Amino acid sequence: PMDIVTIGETMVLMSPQKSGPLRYVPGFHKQMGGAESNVAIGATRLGCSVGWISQVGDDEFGRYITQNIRSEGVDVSQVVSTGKAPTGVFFKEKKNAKQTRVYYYRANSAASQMSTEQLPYEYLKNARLLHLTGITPALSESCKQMMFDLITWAKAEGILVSFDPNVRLTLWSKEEAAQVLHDLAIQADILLPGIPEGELMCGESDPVKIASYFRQKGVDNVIVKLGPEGAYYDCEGEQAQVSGFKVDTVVDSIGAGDAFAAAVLSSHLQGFRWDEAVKRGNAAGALVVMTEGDYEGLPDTEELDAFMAQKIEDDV
Ligand code: KDG
Repeated sequence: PMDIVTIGETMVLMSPQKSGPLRYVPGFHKQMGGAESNVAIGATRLGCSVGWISQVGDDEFGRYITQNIRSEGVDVSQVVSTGKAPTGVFFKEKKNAKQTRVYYYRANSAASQMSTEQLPYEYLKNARLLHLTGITPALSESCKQMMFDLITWAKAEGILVSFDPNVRLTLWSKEEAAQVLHDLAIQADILLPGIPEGELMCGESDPVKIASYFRQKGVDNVIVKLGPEGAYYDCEGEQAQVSGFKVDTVVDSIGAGDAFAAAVLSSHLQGFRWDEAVKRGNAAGALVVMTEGDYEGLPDTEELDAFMAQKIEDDV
């Protein structure tokens, strides 16, 4: 049995050497980014057994991604390599101190060709929790269909499903995103929206109203992310806001939501109460934004506990 299985696209991330519009950036360095693999790596560091399912190109970038995720201790036995399409790539742009943008080169990528027919059901059956995001249905028609089929199947199998809407409006229209994300979200057991995502899916911008909308639709656990303010949860009928941790300097805010998901989901599976799980999620999110890169700053259990106790010191 596997604690968490997740499925999604991971791309090579080209990070600019300097800030400013990309046309003036002379060089990039190679990293990796993908919401689901970020969660997989984060939950592995926090003591869970995790499998990541995907499709990569039969190319150097595909091998880089698979090796890299394997080296983090995530099971990549179900990753398919295909000669039919390339591994996706994206570039980060640090427009200014406050604004980071991403540019995708992922249309028709290897991962976008995933479909229901190729899902490894025997493997998936062994998962305690299946983690999905709203990026996958935006990749292609076959990925969208796969998401609906997978969620229906997982529910019938009694597998816990978590869903992070992760809206990416550069991948599809607002109207389609709103409809599809809503229809997937209402089937989740654990829903992890931010405020803008809540607004898009149900028209509410108050965390209490977002949570109660989805609770009424039958979602048992809704945790609304509030950025630096922490998160509001409405889980199995218990509600509270849990404040965030103080961060001195935000170095790179991308990946915070994935860190949050990794810590909340792993903590839940490890038997923490919801208020504690959410607090651990807030701490993991705070730690990740203080490091460059999407997943590099994800804490292990010891680091997370030390940060929560505010016992952070220089090792001198
Ligand atoms: O959540 C962070 C992700 O957005 C990033 O790693 C890249 O998966 C990615 C995406 O599709 O934007």
